[in-house]
Amino acid sequence: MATSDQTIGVSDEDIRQWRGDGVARLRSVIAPKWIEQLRLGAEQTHTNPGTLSKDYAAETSGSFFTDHAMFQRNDAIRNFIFSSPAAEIAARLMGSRRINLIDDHLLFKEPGTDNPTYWHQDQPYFQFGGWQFCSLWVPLDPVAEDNGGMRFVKGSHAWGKEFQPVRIGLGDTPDDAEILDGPVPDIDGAPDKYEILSWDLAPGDCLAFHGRMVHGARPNTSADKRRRALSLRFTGDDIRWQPRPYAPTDEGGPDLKAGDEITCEKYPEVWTAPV
Ligand SMILES: O=C(O)CCC(=O)C(=O)O
Repeated sequence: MATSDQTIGVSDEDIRQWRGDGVARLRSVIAPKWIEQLRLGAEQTHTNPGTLSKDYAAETSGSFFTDHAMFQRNDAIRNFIFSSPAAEIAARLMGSRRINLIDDHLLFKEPGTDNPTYWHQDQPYFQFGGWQFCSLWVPLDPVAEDNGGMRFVKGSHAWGKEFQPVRIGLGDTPDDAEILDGPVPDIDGAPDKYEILSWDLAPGDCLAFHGRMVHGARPNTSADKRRRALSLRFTGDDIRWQPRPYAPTDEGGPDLKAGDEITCEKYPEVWTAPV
């Protein structure tokens, strides 16, 4: 059957998992040529970081380097965002006719880094109300439990809760972070209560998860296995501007009013359905 299934590798079962569980592991959906380009763009960014970059492990061992908004300054990453199947994958999962990029986030967790990525949801860090919010986590290295594998609380996107943001590599709460529905519950302290989903991944695979999905990642305790990833945050048709006091990537944010459609230079449309 000639459907977009074959071109972008998203099956009906993947859609069911994304909607029901809040996360889908998609296998071999990003071609090797794109991974090569992303590795190039990622290393260029690491060498020449932007104003939003940081290293959560700067005062401990290893390195947990992150940066944002590479699409504004790095050709390889911009090209991936606008021309690879990534945005169409998000569109198909969400059932959206339009996709905006609202964040591109590089995360390098190097060998010997003790920092976990603390449990959080993505949507409370951003000023967007609505349901169609999909993060696509694209690994650039093989990922296993010992080098920083991602973890998800099955079904947590449907709890009807938005939790207080933390600094994801440190676990503390920024002063201006809204309390919302309070801190994320103690997931690791109640292993019988929560079902955790986690997968080993190869470059070319990716994880697609809902913006309200509670997730985190393990430390990188390996001796020599890097764990580089690009996380792309995409939104769909029903998303509108919803101002918040804490929005760490929105320095000098766009000139939008509550309830506005979000397309602008900072949140470009990256895919639209063919008419
Ligand atoms: O790469 C990580 O360690 C965490 C990534 C993450 O939380 C995300 O992409 O939303």
